[in-house]
Amino acid sequence: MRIRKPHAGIRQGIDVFCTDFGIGVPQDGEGPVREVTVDPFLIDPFGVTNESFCEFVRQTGYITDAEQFGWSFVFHLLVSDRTAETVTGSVPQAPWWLAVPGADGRHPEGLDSGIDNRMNHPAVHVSYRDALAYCNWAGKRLPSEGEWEFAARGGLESKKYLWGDELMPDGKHECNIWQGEFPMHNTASDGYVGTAPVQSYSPNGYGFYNMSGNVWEWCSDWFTERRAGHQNPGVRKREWRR
Ligand SMILES: [Ca+2]
Repeated sequence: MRIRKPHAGIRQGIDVFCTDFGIGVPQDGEGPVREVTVDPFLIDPFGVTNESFCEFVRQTGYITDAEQFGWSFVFHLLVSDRTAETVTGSVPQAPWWLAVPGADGRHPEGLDSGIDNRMNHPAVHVSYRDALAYCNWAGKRLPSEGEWEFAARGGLESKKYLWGDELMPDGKHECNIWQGEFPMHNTASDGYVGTAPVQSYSPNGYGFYNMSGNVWEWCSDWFTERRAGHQNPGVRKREWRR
C-alpha cells in the first residue's frame, strides 16, 4: 500500500474490471492478505500534474491549505542554505521533514523555488481538502484504497513489486525512490532526488505510470490494519462516475 499525501491521486480514463484480489505487505501492517471486491471504474493513467493543478487554480481562484497556512513540510535535502535559515521546526520522529515558511505547491521547496520547469511533475503540497476541491472541479473523485491497489497491480498477482519480484529487473530502475543511506545521502541513481515527471519509467500492465514511488497520493478512505475484506469500502454508490 502507498501512504497517501501531498498529491491528489485522481486517475481516470481507462476501464479496470471488477475482480477479487489480495492486499498485503506484513511489515507495514498490511497483512494478512484479504480480498476486496471492486466494481468497474475509471482512473487516470498518471497523477495530477502541476500544469493541471495550476489550471484548476486559474479557473477557480482556489487557495490551497499550504498557501493559507503560510508554510508546509519539505524534505531537508531539497531546502537551500538560505531557506534553511528560515525553518521553524521539524517532525519530532522524522526530523528530515522541515517546516518551511512559504512552501506550497508553487514553491515546493520554499520561496526561492518554483515549478516553471516542472509543469509535467506531480502537484505537491496538496491537502486532502485541496484534493477534493480539485476533484470537484475536474468532475472526478479520489480512488478508494481498493481501487488504487487494483489499478497499481496492473494485472499481476502476489508480486513483491508492481512489475514483478525484482526491484531492478535487468539493472533498470522502475520507479523513483531512495538510493543510498537514508536520510542523508541520496545517490539518485534513478535520476531524481525529488519528484519525477508523471510519465517516468515503464507503465504497468494497465498502462498506469508511477503507481509506486515518486510521491504519496491521496485515496478516499482511511487505511486500517483491522479492516476485513469486503465490498470496496471507500466508495459510496452515489459517488461513482464512469
Ligand atoms: Ca530517486
